[in-house]
Amino acid sequence: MAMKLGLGFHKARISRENFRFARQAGCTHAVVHLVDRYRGEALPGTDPTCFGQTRARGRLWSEDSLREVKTMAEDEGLTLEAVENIDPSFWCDVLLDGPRKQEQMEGLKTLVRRLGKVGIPILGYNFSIAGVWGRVPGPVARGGAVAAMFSEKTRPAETPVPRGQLGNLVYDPAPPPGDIGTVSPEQIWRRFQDFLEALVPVAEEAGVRLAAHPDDPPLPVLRGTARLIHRHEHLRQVLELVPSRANALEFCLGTLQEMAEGDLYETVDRHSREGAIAYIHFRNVRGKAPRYHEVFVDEGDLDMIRVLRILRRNGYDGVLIPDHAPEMTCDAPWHAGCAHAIGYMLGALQALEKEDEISCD
Ligand SMILES: [Mn+2]
Repeated sequence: MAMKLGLGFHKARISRENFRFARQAGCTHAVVHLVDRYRGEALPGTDPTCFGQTRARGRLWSEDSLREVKTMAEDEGLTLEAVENIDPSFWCDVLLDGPRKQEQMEGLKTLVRRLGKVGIPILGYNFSIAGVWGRVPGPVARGGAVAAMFSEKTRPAETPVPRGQLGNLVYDPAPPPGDIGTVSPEQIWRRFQDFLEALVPVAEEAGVRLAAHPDDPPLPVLRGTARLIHRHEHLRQVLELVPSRANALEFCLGTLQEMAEGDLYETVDRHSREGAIAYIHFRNVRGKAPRYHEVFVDEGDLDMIRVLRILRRNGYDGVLIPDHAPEMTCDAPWHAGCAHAIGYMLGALQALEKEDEISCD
């Protein structure tokens, strides 16, 4: 099987047991989120739409800690394919054009070199100021399973982003008062260009691919801040800005399908043919921005089998991971949701493989 199955683990779910679970479900690869956050109410300076507060306070993930998680995955039979997401405290001033931008760019270079040294081939990131914001949970997937939804009716009031917050997380619990104001498309693209121009050469040398995730929800502006990747054509613009194998895509099928315009099958075809896809978030959705909701992988608008056929035809040999799999009503809601998605993916890939064997006979 040329394509590989993986599973993504948030920091709190990284454990031998969960890695073993993924292996048993049929995965060979793992993607980890290392952003460590407190959750809960009573966080200073937060609003109800905030995901929590991160603990890192600018301290980069050490080479030892990266090696530790990689070894743990390998001990359970999984290859660690990617670290997904950058702690906001590592690069807030890169996104916000703040006074510590140069210093933080140096930090990101160090982080990429560490990934290369440890042998983790991909760093997934979301170059987004407002981040994943404004979706609310609801019983909208099959059987009333809870999944994220977004619509005019349910979206919260778009307040400006308070200082000390980025991408939905608080990175500074005692920030100066006020908010970050507005950010224009020109500003966000300029900042992104600076980021890529500085980091891509380092990533090339380290043997690491930087993989950009599109903006979820894919709207032009959220909370007064322009979003980078909210149309299919933006993927091409990202790649053309600094052409390199190290400048690649964290290809989120769900977010791309949510975009108001664009043909997802053409987009999959183009970017898989050119080898620009570092790895894939395999997720389905119903509707399009500004009104959509997430669903189980087999019940959305997107023809997942058609997507897999295109990827197979174009020789895509990277990793696919379930994304936002709805949790299921049972004693292990997260595990059941993931096992359901992985089982679907495994079955689909085996069926395509058999089909090709038969047509070759
Ligand atoms: Mn995604």
